[in-house]
Amino acid sequence: MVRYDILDLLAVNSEDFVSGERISQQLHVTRAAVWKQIKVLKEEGFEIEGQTKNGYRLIRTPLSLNEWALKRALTTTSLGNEIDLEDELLSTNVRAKELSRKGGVHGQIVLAKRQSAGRGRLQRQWESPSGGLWMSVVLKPNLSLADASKLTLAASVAIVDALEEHFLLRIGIKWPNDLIYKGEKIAGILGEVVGEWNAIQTLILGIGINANFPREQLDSALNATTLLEILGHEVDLNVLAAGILRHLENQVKALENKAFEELRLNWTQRALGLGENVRVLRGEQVFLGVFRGISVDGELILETEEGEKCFTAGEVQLRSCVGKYF
Ligand code: BT5
Repeated sequence: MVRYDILDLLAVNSEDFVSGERISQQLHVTRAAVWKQIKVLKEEGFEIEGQTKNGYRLIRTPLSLNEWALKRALTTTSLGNEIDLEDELLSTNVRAKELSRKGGVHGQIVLAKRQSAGRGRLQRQWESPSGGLWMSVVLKPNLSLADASKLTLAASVAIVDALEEHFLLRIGIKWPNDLIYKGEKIAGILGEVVGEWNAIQTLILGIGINANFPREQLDSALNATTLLEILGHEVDLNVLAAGILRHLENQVKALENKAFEELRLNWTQRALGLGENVRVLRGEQVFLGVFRGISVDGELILETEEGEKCFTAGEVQLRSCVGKYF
């Protein structure tokens, strides 16, 4: 795309102005075409200073999702190698599943500026207005199906690490993968296995983060918050996505090297409700007990009156969130 070639030129000379003439010569387009593309870039949110005498200078990249800015922010080796970024999708997980069935590669990512039918677990609705980070990652790791739940735990830790690194926020994890800030949900993860049952062929990891929109854009009945609400300003979604992918890539590599113990420790350090009396809901069943942590297989350990029980799926009700959260 010519406009991204223009950006490449401006970015390598970010301290200086680049003349319209030089751009037009290097890219073999007319100066009028350069001017037109600069206008489009400004509409996309790039801040570009133009001076008649000196030419153009890139001042700032957009905070909203943008393929060029995302590629520039990425530091991973495989995650994000293929990017599908759309203005609107029903659900990035649905698109990612379609792509993976058509042979999508490990590390392909799908992003949408908004989703019209975003989903949580068990087909629950996930509200996805403009300004959120709605992203799915196609993973084809060297792991077995038994490790699938570990990957969603890994994703929780990757997001928490990225949010802490970028914004110094302390986010708690509510099993299995709700991310909670001061009792309110800020992000959720939806892991979906596509493939045979004896090996993970593909895991689609859907990541939803309430980022650059006010809390009021979500249903008032939800116990939710957004980064904008917490920080008071918008954040760079490209840099955030790249940060999450870097942490996630490291986690996936560690799991492939059978290093679950470190992840288990990291997860446990952020877990909400450890050592507390909690309720675990699995379908219609309710179990009461003390939340003891995560097993070596990535299951929740609940100490009940009848002994220890392990859960691979379900919901946890914490005392600190009950009433607010359910
Ligand atoms: C989740 O499910 O938390 C997983 C959310 C995953 C969303 C991402 S976005 C990219 C990708 N594409 C998709 O279509 N999905 C993934 P669960 O634990 O089942 O929580 C769902 C519940 O959270 C809903 O029933 C609501 O109560 C609540 N909820 C819905 N939208 C929310 C939001 N934006 N913020 C906080 N809570 C929300």
